[in-house]
Amino acid sequence: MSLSSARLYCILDLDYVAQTEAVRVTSQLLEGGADVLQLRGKNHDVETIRKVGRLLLLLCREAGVPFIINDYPDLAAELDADGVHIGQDDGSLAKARAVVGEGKIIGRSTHSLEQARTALAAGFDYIGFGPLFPTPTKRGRPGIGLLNISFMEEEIGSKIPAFCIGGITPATLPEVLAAGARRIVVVSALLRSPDIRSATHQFKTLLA
Ligand code: 3NM
Repeated sequence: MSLSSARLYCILDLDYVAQTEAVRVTSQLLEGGADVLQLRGKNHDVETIRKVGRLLLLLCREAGVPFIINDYPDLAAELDADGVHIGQDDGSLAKARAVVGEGKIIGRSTHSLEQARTALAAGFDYIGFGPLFPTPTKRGRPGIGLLNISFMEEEIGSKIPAFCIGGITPATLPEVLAAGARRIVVVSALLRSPDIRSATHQFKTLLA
């Protein structure tokens, strides 16, 4: 699976999944059809992310799925992950590129049409666009709503992969797709599911 054809981007978030469960849950996400896998550990130390990251990278390589590390370009480089995801406050593309090297994927979180435009112009490989709805996974941020999705897709998503994110569930997905989204990131709706594999497969089917 290459990033350019990816529709369903999944995040193994250590706030939802115990370290000891990370391999099992990631296997289920991959079996269910995750097209991209990110490891995120906002409240975890780098050593934990390094340890888990080594294991998940192997699973992703086996599945042929790009493996992205959140927040840490140096760790992504050290593990030889496929890329890194950085936020608005995490510095420039050039700085991250200097660490991970050419050929690696670098994604940016964007929270408005303007930020999405800026990320495209800067040369990021893909963007996240959201949060569409308020979400417990990223507390304290208002939802940006669905109105700009079609403009974003036309202007940015036609040039680089653009993944809508934030509060996407089986219940909200139909309106997100109707608003023009083509690619999505899902975190809690999968990681809280009693059957992660089939929940992932269900999203994949709805995106097809
Ligand atoms: N980034 P859920 S929203 C990690 O808008 C993250 O940049 C966002 O989780 C952004 O699918 C978000 O549980 C959380 O809502 C997505």
